[in-house]
Amino acid sequence: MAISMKDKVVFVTGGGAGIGAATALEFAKLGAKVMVCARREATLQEIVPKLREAGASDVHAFVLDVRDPEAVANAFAGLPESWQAVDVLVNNAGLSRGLTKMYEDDIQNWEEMIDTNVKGLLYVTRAVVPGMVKRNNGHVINLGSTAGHMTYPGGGVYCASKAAEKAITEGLRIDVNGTAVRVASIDPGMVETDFSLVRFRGDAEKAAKVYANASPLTPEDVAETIAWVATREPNVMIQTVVMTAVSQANAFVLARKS
Ligand code: 8X3
Repeated sequence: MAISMKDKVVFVTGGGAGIGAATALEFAKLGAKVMVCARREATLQEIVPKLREAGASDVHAFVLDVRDPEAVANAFAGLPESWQAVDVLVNNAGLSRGLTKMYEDDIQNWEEMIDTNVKGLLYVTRAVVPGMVKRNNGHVINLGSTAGHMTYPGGGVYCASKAAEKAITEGLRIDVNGTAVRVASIDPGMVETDFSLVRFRGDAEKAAKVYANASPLTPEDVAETIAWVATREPNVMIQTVVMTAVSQANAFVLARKS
């Protein structure tokens, strides 16, 4: 049986685009109170009316760069109390930068990936989870990746950030054990979003090649899975979902249609 998301507070980081936006929409369809944050105001302006139209019982959106620990703490502490009582946290904000050999890479790429994917996830967790423990209720759903399970060429630091997400998810699950708080990791392979466009800093041609004839997952495929995890009975904890397109056996084996 699925549990109801009606009027549940669902907080999605990086909710302005890609998997985050699709996830926010999925929970909106279920009648949740949906809160999204993103770095770019413009993406929030686009998603907010869509969330209302989709059926969210309430919507709250704010600009936040999860890399800034003070901004995260202040933004969360400054929320109206009802929005602070998060039932489902989807730690989705993340990015990749570059696909070059580690020993030749630009250090800035590493800072952005580690600061967002690892430290940002920790900062948001630190702000939201104490309330969950106190209320003895909550679900943390972190966005991992198949990249955290298998390292691929040029992806060493991105893969490391997702391996860190895996360890953080496991660690948090241990730390909340004995409470009703659940902790999950959703680990997709290739998903057609702006992921590669961001990785290649706007080089659309290079980004398109990643997904060409590969029938990748869609953001909606991942969002539906996240919603499925969140709606299991309270005694059920889905720990990890590793999901790929049928065409993708692993990071190296991908059947492209010719
Ligand atoms: C995204 C999956 O394989 O493109 O996290 O890095 S991959």
